[in-house]
Amino acid sequence: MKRKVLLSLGKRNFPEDLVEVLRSSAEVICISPSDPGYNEVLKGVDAVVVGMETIDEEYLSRAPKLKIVARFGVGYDSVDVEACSRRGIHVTHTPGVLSAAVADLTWGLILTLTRGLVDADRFAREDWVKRTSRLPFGSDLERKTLGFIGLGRIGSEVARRAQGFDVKLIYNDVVRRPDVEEDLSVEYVEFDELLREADIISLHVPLLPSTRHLIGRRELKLMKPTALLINTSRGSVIDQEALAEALEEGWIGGAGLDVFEEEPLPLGDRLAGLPNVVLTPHIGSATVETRRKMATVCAENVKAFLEGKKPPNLVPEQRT
Ligand code: 8YV
Repeated sequence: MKRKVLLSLGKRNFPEDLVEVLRSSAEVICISPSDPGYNEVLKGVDAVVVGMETIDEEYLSRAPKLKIVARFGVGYDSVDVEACSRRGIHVTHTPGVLSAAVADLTWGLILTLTRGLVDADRFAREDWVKRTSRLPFGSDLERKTLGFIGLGRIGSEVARRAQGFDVKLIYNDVVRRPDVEEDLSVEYVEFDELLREADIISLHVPLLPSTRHLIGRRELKLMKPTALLINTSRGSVIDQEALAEALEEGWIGGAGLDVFEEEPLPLGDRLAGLPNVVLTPHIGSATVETRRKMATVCAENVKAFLEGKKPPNLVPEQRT
């Protein structure tokens, strides 16, 4: 009997020619988790390709035949890997192919904040001729200190892009990266020192129990009152309530956020009412080229499984 693959991503994320690749060895059912027929389909599938939906014990109990969960993305905090492993289910992700796109967006947020691009755009459209407000001034990046919390694949791509700016680079991570330290002149510092020293702090850690609310009240209070906080990793790495308070009270200078504790960001969220933040709707990997690369990697992982081979991008916990 032909095996079944459930694809919960639409055509924009998973182009038809890549769906065809899977169709050569399986029946592919494209259905969104919000579709009323989803549970019925889930009962009979061998593979799922998933976006940000939660894959936990409860989900797995509804998918008795499941053998592989292919995450469309590098982060897999939405997947209970232990529960999958206990049931003999492979978990794969898409490392590497989106690092450049996320690093580009990180720089976009840094420059948008330092040069006040959101205000400048509004000023050019509305106030410039009327002179109802004064030309907004930004601040230079030159001679500033950029601090990375996490210097893995994405963090180091951000550091690579920093080479063209005259900035000092420091980082903290659970593992030292001597290769990157040397290649990109990034200095390792203790966590609290990074918080105190950096003018801009960029977060590049996975969401784990140990990184949940890594940045809370204590950390925000250690930062410079002018410091900017950039987050293109996971919303829950920051205690968002504490951040809103910090921005309101001026403990830090501003924030550039692509990810939030609750997504979509609820209407009327406290952060959306603040002038010193730039918000984007989790678009780190959202470029035509990168989404195609992610879909290609997902297709390769599922295809390998269907052919009885080891999927090439198993999550680290399942690599032996
Ligand atoms: C994806 C992401 O867009 O890779 C990740 O972990 O957060 C994003 O790049 C998201 O996972 C969509 O599925």
